[in-house]
Amino acid sequence: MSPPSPASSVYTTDTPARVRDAPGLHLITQSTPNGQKVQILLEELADVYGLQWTTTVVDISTNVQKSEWFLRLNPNGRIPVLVDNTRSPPHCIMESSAELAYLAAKMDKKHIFSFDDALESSTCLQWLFFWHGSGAPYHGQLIHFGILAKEKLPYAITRFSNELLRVFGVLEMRLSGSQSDGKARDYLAGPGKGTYSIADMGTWPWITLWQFAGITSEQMSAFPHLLGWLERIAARPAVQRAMGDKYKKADTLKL
Ligand SMILES: N[C@@H](CCC(=O)N[C@@H](CS)C(=O)NCC(=O)O)C(=O)O
Repeated sequence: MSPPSPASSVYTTDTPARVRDAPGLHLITQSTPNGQKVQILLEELADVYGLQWTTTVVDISTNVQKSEWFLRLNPNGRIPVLVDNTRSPPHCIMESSAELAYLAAKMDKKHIFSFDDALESSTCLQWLFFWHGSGAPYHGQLIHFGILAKEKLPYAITRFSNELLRVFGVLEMRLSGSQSDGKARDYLAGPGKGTYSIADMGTWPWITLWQFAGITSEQMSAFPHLLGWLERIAARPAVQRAMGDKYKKADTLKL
């Protein structure tokens, strides 16, 4: 085990210099859906506020996320991790939705992607948490059992596929307005037709993977408002940058 550096218990002598010496906000990511959520918000904040940050792209197939220096930043040993080196000691944030909430609170002063109003903010957090707790785990398990696992277990695939389709149905209800005022919405939170917010950013990167997860076009055709929402968000320049080459290649981690 490496001893903590004298400056802070957040960093060890093995922490890569590009993380330890980053001048401000630093994202450790890989371009998976959980990483992409935070990549999207950072890119959106750059367009509106000129936000600057640095990034380390890792390769989780090497298990770097289980190394001592990484566990100091996130004991759960998973990406993404956001480090705020403007704080002393540096502040680390694990869990992608908590990273979205931190960035919104700290950087989105004009509430372009978040809400000043307490009730609107509550609704936004409900949808952000809905996907984080009730969508992503099923989607992840469906990809694991349906695509990645060598042994294909029909019970597991059916269970997680059914749950994912049920959750897509909940999002469809929200966007179509079928269980509220009957009026369609463009985005998950916000008054009227809704406003693009961290609730959408936290949800979108996963749902883009519906085909990869084994959901058929026929199954997906039951969710026309969800499909429209996918396209609306995909057209945003910040989203295209966040999904693009900039985040594709792992960085060299020098000490
Ligand atoms: N609930 C966590 C999930 C993070 C997560 O599962 N990250 C995956 C990549 S999408 C990871 O780092 N996997 C590597 C591992 O499990 O060792 C979040 O939202 O940040």
